[in-house]
Amino acid sequence: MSAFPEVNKIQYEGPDSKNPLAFRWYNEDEVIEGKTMKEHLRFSVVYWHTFRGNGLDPFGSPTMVRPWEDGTDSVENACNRARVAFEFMEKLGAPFYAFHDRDVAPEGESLAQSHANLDAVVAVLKEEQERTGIKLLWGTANLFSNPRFMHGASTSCNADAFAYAAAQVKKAMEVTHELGGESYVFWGGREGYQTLYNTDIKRELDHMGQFMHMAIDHSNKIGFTGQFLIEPKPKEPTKHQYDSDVAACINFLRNYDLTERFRLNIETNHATLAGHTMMHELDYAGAQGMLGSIDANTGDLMLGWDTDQFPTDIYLTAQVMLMLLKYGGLNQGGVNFDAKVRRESFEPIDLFYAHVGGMDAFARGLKIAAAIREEGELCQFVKDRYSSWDSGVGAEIESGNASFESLEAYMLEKGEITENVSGRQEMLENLINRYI
Ligand code: XUL
Ligand code: CO
Repeated sequence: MSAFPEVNKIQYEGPDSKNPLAFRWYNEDEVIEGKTMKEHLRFSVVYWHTFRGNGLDPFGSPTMVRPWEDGTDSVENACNRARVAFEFMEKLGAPFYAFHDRDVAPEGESLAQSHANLDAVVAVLKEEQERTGIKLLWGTANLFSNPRFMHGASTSCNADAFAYAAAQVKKAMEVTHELGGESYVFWGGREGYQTLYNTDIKRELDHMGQFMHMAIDHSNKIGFTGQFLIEPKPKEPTKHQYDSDVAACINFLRNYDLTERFRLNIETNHATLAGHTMMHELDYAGAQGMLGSIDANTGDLMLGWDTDQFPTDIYLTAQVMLMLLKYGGLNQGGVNFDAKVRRESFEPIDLFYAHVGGMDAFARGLKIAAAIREEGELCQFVKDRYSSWDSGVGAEIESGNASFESLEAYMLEKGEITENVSGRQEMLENLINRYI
């Protein structure tokens, strides 16, 4: 029985279409810079918001109408929901999905029962993946909802919480491997602190480093070669999370010798909570060869929390795609919609409107970014801006042949620096507007 009988497979109808259940920009086979849109964007649906989000907020009860739910937390209901999820993704034309262990299967009375519940649902996921060709972008473990993780997981003051988290990640990684997942994600939901008065930062970070090494060891043992991703976020649920932004994560990974296996999964709303733009986070990660995947969403700049809204802002998606194209694309990563429909958008059809809009916004961003790059004016401007480094003293410094002494002699002789040139910010902003 169909859960979405009123929806057929979403089709590309072109920019003139007024059909809200059609793509105006996402034409999956269209080739841009040598790859199809489908290959560039690698869209992924998140299980936790799209199939487990119920509209609950701190002030009110769930609002979502989900006729396929039977109201129980049974494995049977979870298996049925998994089939509904695949009907949704198939009709949407999303090639990937992502989940936490506890989204897809209910937590049991014991760890052994939780493992068994997960295995039962994974069997359905596997069957549905084979039936539809939809793949797993990444799996992860929920190490933040259960009260046992109130002080953190790998950074908990309670060594048993570390052990429990290890057991959970071991299993989640094994099922990710079984489902052919391309990556495995670590989001440090409670890996941080509420107050420094009770916290030993050094010890907690050392433990997190050890945890990641154990994860690498286990992946090698079971032959899981997918990429590992850390997802930066500065706060929420804790006051301070150790993986606060791209720079902090790279510092952690370097300090604990983890850069070979890990890349970053960068999320828009997390970037803005950290006081950065998504473009900044992507550029910073890309510049250091650490770009892995993105969680596509947006926040509301009027609000200071993680609203996880669907991205519709073309400036945002154009900036994201400029960065992804600049650094050679996502490879094993994808554009994963870590976004939820608003509490007031409670009907199942809203899930389609939200995803169609997000996919179109990214497809349009891709076309805009590719057009900017093809014309080349922006790129040329940046190149020219740094031309003092291409010859003379700049080239000498870059090649490592200069010293403070040689530079002092150079400046004593020259007297004053070559005149500065305008940064032309306004002109460049106008240039971007030509493409929007
Ligand atoms: C939370 C968040 C997570 C991760 C996966 O803000 O983004 O859902 O993406 O654990
Ligand atoms: Co996320």
